[in-house]
Amino acid sequence: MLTDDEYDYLFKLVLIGDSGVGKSNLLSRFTTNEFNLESKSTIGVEFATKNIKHENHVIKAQIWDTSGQERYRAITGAYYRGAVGALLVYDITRQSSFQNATHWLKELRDHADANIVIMFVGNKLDLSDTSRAVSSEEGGALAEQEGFLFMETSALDATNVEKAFATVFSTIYAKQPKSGETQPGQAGGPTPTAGERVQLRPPSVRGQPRGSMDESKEGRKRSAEGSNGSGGGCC
Ligand SMILES: Nc1nc2c(ncn2[C@@H]2O[C@H](COP(=O)(O)OP(=O)(O)OP(=O)(O)O)[C@@H](O)[C@H]2O)c(=O)[nH]1
Ligand SMILES: [Mg+2]
Repeated sequence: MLTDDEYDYLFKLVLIGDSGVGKSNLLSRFTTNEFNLESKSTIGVEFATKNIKHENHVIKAQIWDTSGQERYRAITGAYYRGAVGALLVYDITRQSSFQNATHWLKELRDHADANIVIMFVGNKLDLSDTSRAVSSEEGGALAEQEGFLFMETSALDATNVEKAFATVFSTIYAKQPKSGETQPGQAGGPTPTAGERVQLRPPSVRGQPRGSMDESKEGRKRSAEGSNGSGGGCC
């Protein structure tokens, strides 16, 4: 029987998308079931963790969040390194955030592992009746064209938030080698503990070997955190 401190897999997932689309609130809704209507733009990089049970395994989801603001773009190399999943978030009430998906997609293609599992997420579904600017069909069509998973969510009323994360993690899990893995390691480098400052390398050291999907098999590793945790750091 596993305790809260033990897990079988560590999956690093990154949140990306324009500033204000709701990345931080999706994260807080998923990890602590909290929502903040007046949240401030994220400064630097934050992360939170949550243990998920899937089949007979415990997956430690380590989710990284940064601001969509242009001035934080210099951190990309470290942010994407070792990520096995990404939520590319746009705001269904803001066309520009949807159009900028191509910019974020380029970032993913340039910096992330080629096997990364991507979900295209149209957030603020609660505003669908009053101010929708991007139809579900448009979102779904782009996702299909790019080979992404797709879901519309509301961090405000929690619609599809758990489902979106769970779908990404189960898809990543399904890609893991199920037998004969002999390379225990960590996705995304050392697991930061709650409150720990995350040291990010400048983009100039990009090109070093990245974590692969195979590296996320942890074997029943003991972590320094509980089942849910958060921390953060700034660069
Ligand atoms: N109505 C509604 N508002 C939301 C939802 N999600 C986030 N918001 C609001 O949108 C604003 C921005 O949310 P954040 O989560 O801070 O956005 P972000 O993508 O993290 O922004 P950056 O950190 O600047 O990149 C806040 O006022 C939130 O309360 C949602 O699902 N519905
Ligand atoms: Mg944020």
